[in-house]
Amino acid sequence: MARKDNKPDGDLTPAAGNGILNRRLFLERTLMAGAGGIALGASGASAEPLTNPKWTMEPGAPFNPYGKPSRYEDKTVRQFAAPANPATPGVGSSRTPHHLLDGMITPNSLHFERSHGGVPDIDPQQHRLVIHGLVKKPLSFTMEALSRYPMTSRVSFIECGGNSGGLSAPAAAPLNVQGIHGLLSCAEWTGVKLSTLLDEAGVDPAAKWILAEGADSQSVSRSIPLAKALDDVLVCLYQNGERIRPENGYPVRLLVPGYSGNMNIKWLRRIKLVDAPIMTKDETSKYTILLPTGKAWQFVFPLEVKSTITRPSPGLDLKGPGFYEISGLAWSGNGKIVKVEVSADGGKSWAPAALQEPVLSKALTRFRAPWNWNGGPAILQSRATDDTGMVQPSRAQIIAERGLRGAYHFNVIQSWNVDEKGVLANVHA
Ligand SMILES: Nc1nc2c(c(=O)[nH]1)N[C@H]1C(S)=C(S)[C@@H](COP(=O)(O)O)O[C@H]1N2
Ligand SMILES: [Mo]
Repeated sequence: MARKDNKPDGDLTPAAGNGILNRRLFLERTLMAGAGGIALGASGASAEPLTNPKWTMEPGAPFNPYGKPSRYEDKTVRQFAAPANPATPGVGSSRTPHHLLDGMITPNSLHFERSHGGVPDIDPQQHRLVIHGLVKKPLSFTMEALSRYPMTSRVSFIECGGNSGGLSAPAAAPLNVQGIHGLLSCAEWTGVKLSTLLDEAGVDPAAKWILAEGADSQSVSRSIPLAKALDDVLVCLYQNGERIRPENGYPVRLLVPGYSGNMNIKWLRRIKLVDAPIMTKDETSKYTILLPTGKAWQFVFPLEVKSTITRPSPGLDLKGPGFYEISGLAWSGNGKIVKVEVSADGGKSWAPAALQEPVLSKALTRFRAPWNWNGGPAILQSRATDDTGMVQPSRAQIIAERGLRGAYHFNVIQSWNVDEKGVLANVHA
């Protein structure tokens, strides 16, 4: 395939130090086309004829009503710690195994979970969503009634405000991408626009905020500015095409695109229109960003631009020098990702990665960059920029701004060290 810029196919000029190659290698299929000198060497390909293993010689298994992954994929699971209090094992979180996934969508069975009071067992026939407060006409919806409204879908990430907070530890913890960034997932959410329901209730001009409350034992509840509620908030019934999973808010949850995870109220039972924020426990005792002065930022809504390399990463060690694809995720609660840069020398030099389409606002974006590992030490990093111009900061920049106490919204550039054996580890660089 001829290149438009008339350079020969397979331009292997380094794009940055320590083996980072030009992202155009991916765009032009030149790697596979014998790119003069790069040994992919990943396939172990040989000219041996195929054998006939037993599964080619006998009838396969029958159908089953609800599918599950291959039994050989039993390591691809959510990770969670033992409960802090054995009396409430449902309080805590589980994390998405991003090092074992690819693409931008998180399968429902692997969506992270964060629950303050455990997962309620809600009967959809009995559940109601009420809209009240500063409205002309209070409304109560059955789930059946809700599902008769016009619906829309959007691909959106949900990220806990505490995700990646482990990076605030003074010494780098021996964690993998799941342990550090696993409180993050991305799904196609489908439901009714909250603005449609608010229009029907008739918003009183005095209303400036809404309170959204869940039907769990903790009644997790948050104040959300009315402007956001009328903009892109969805009252969701479906997650990746099927009804929302119990742990993610069945039968109905709020999606507040790009805003701190906690605000995406699960098991939604009530929206009250109010003239000022309510100051619930979930926005005063938690989810505020503590500064070195002892004061805290409250109501920090959008999640700032962030990225991480998911492969290679700890647990996926390198098998000798040669070509590797660096693959990762970038996202921003403020909009679209416009650029991701990668470095293999701890941030001394950077080259742009290829962004995989579709690149959607407030959704995970997959990036890829070709890397030729020379077998020596390397520090892999990624740095994302969003369409508001925000650039992911270094750890030193964040610490200078807010110290190490405020671990929420901790969006620092994160580093994987690669040693001569090809073993990867989380480091502060
Ligand atoms: N009712 C209710 N809503 C809730 C929570 C909760 O415990 N109860 N947890 C919140 C937090 S802290 C986060 S990060 C997200 C997590 O959503 P998920 O469990 O679907 O990943 O839901 C939010 N909504
Ligand atoms: Mo959260």
